[in-house]
Amino acid sequence: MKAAKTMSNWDVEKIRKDFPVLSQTVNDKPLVYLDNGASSQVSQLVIDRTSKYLAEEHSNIHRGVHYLSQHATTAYEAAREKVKRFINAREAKECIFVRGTTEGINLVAYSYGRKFISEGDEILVSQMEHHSNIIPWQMVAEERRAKVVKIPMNERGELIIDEYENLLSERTKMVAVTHVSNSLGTINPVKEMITTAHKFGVPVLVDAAQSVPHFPVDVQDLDADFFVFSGHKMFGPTGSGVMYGKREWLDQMPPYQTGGGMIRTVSFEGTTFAPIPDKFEAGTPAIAAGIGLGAAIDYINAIDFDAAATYEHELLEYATERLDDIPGVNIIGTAANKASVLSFTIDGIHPHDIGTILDQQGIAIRAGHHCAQPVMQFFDVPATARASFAFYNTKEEVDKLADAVQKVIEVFA
Ligand code: 7TS
Repeated sequence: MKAAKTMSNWDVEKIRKDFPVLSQTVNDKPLVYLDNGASSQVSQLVIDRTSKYLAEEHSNIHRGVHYLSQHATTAYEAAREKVKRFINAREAKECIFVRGTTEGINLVAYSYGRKFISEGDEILVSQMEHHSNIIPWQMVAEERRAKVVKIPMNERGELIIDEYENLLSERTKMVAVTHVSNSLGTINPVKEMITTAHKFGVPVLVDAAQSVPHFPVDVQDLDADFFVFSGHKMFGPTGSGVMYGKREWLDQMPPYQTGGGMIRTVSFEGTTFAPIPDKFEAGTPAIAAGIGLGAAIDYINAIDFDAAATYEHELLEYATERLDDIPGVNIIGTAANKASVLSFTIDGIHPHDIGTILDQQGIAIRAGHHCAQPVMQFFDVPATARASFAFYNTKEEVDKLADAVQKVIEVFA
């Protein structure tokens, strides 16, 4: 499964064979799947590993002395080790399994917030966040009488770093920022932002939902305090995800959900909690999904992920050129540093109509506000059409997208 080193010999056709869903037709046309920002596809490796678990290993974990339970526990914990290596955490215990980014951010917001945020404090949240990195902070701010303060962006869809630095103060108790914007594709300079925040003793949560599928990450190098992502956007199953947190924070934070599996002792006089990761993993987890996420990491490790990132970037640049050349098309999000996402509008045509006509051509894109309404408000558009790429997409698919967009304009002319 070792893939090629550079784009010129990146063997995309070979890679595509690993993803069975890609070989089907939709509306009698070969499927062109450009909605990877919503969910990426899973490889045969992930399908096989998940099926094997369900067929041969299924059992509850962490509680049985019997063979299957021990077997399932070992497989689940092996997946946690894979996550640890994948993001370069110090310890696997710092990697909390969650259902996805949304749950991971809610966990941090409520758990950290209830312990560390109080009246008059501020939480800095960037203007380009997905709703799941805005609303939990608003809820916690309301509860704690704190304030959510916006880190603004410019017309290209880049955060204004000078303004960010001016917003940091002794009132700041958290910075929550996306690594890559799901609606604009902007790659934010999170490492530098973290360094600055740490000068004020402020922890940073990085929403990595749109970065981990596209380039290698290293939480220790970034020095991220919290780093959250979803399995289903990184070639794994839905229901899997990770909330990485530095032990120094996690040890101090109270549980978010409570119940089975997360306690040391329970009595009617009081309860004591298990150490991490169990403290944050109440109830039976999504075992098959977690094991599937481990297999998705195996897959990424087996390809040349740096080469994949380079290839994907060239694909994005090619797609940008092709769409930019079509009169009437406006690209939304023109940051200098971008990954995988191409949002656009067409003069006089609603993005939903673009999506529908493209679907008739077998082309899957997303049309809507992408759960980033503040971004839509900033650019003064109700919605955008969004093509989002993965390393299994091809130049030919980009051509099909561009031709279909041209056709949309002709239909509406
Ligand atoms: N953060 C970012 C940056 C995202 O792109 C998404 C999902 C989430 C958080 C939430 O992830 P979830 O797995 O918990 O749902 N983004 C998208 C998208 O762009 N289209 O569909 C879902």
